[in-house]
Amino acid sequence: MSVAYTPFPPDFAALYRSKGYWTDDPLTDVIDRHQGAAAEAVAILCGERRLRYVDVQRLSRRLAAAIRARGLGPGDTALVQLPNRAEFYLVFLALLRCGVVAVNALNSHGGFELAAYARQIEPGLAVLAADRLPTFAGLVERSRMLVLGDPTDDVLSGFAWGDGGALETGYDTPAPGPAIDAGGVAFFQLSGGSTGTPKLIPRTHNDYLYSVRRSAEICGLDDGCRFLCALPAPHNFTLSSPGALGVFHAGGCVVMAGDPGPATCFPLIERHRVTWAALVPPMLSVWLESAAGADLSSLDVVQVGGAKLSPAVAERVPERLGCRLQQVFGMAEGLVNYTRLDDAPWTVINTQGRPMSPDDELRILDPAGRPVPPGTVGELWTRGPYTFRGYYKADTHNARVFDADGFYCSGDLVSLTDDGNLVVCGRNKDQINRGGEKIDAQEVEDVLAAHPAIAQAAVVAMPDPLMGERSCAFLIAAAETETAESGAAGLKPSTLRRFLRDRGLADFKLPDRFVLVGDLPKTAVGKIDKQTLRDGLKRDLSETAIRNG
Ligand code: AMP
Ligand code: DBH
Repeated sequence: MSVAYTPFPPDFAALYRSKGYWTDDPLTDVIDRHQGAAAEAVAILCGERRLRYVDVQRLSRRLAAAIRARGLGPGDTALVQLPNRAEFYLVFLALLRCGVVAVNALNSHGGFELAAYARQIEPGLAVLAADRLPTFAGLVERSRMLVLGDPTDDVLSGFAWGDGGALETGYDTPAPGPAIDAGGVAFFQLSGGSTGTPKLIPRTHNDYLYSVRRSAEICGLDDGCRFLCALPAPHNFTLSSPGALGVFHAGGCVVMAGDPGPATCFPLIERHRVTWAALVPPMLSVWLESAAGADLSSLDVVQVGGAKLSPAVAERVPERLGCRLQQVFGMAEGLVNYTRLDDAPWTVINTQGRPMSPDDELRILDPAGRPVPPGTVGELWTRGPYTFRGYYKADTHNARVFDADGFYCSGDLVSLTDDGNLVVCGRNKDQINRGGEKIDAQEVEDVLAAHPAIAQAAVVAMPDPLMGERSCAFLIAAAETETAESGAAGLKPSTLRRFLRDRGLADFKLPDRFVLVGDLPKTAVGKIDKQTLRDGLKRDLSETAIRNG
């Protein structure tokens, strides 16, 4: 029994195998391939704890055995929400070994997102930090909750079952787990979304392992690499581009950071001689401002991705951080582009790189569906050996975002340089990119619309010098807004934010600004004209800037 997904067509699967992209090895291979002396190397540094490859192998096998002992196995799913700690990888690997397919929610996700994931996968297991027990209440039975308490030296003793049962860890030589079909789903990656419900992306062992291996190769990682995991560990960037899994594959060491700020990260870089870090553009700016006086001499490469990096900021990296820059334009759905470490400075500063696989296929199309020439902006469609073929349980949506040839429409507006690099110019999907955190406009609008005093809501991006974009909600008040509780008085930013937060919406999705309007502009077919709203905000903001300047 296995989790259903849209498989790659057989001729493509055969092609990807024949080219050696798909090896039919399980994703746990990134850890298990290190044996003998190589397995004595340190794989994870987390606080004062050091886990060698042998430790990670042994602990994740024991954890897997304990999970199997509760009756979980292939066909089951798990909802996981853990902070940036070593345990995240132990759980990730243990579930892979069990054949249990996980959704790894970001730590910033609230009850709203978790409930939406739980509705879709009906998890047989939840793995969570103790402080999240209230959020998970009602989503999974207590006996099916694996709860992580305070960190301990004996890593597994930090875990207990939600019904009070101790984790059975006496499995020193655990029985072999189920056979893993590398062509099947390994776990679900999360989409930034574009239609209201957070979407799940089935990623197979074969496709994900290839993307990890190829990323590590492009980045030239070896066992000397020390990677700072500062962005959320489950994010596709930090997990696979090349991320922690790429570093494991290369035999290097992952250093866990609780948050990406300089106060946390700079001392870790200095203490552990970190060589690689991955950041989103706003955090890069903060690092650039705080770097003076810090010892960052061990840093070799800082990767930046998740949102558009402005060339003016990119230019400062070598001088201020004393290291090289790599731009990464990726998506949890698959396709990842890198600037190469030996690219000319112009390319690294001004482009978002090029696809990692020779068999990534890109189409850049105009609104009529015709390919555009280099230098012209069009919509990006892609297909390839690690790009998914369909969201989980989303047939109607899939019909819209995939064409008949299996190309996926990323919703990004890009142009191609003459030498084949991509430049991201904007977006066609209804999404706000708040410094790398993607906000689905529809999702926030749906929750706003549930407010008794709101008749209509439209959420759009407004430009922001640090975050790239922030979100603004335009609201039309309902006709009867007379009662104190639900009246127009309730439409204050603070009460609206509380309303959204009470419904469990993640903090980063709360609109940064609310604007009460009498009417919303409409397009010719009568849809809310978000472009006009965005343009108005841009004009507003530049006028404010002029007045302030
Ligand atoms: P997600 O759906 O959350 O995986 O987000 C993927 C999206 O993030 C892409 O489709 C782009 O819109 C955006 N993105 C990622 N990296 C970059 C980058 N380097 N420059 C511009 N946009 C990016
Ligand atoms: O934003 C992203 O989703 C992203 C950015 C960089 C990504 O998925 C990736 C690299 O793999």
